[in-house]
Amino acid sequence: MTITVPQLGDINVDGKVDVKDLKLLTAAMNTLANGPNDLRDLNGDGRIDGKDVALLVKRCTGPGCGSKDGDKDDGDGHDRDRDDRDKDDRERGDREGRDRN
Ligand SMILES: [Ca+2]
Ligand SMILES: [Ca+2]
Repeated sequence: MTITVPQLGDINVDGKVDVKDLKLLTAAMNTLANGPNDLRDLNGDGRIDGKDVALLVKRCTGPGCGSKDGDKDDGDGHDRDRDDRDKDDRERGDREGRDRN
């Protein structure tokens, strides 16, 4: 017989801690836990609050989870792309302007 114990932070009990669990937890922010076994009360203090969110975020995997590393990588990439495109557009605009004159 196997007893499956959900891992800490796996609130919808789908086997992984991801953004879906984070959403379930943040939806219940600043409320009281249903009881000592409330999956959303990660630190077991009887309240669902920012401390539990912080614990979940640390365990959270996958995109959209707010992990600092993931956000930083994505942000840098997008910013660089956008800067390059802006520069291209400006250069094209300058050339067109000169041609017209
Ligand atoms: Ca889950
Ligand atoms: Ca708590």
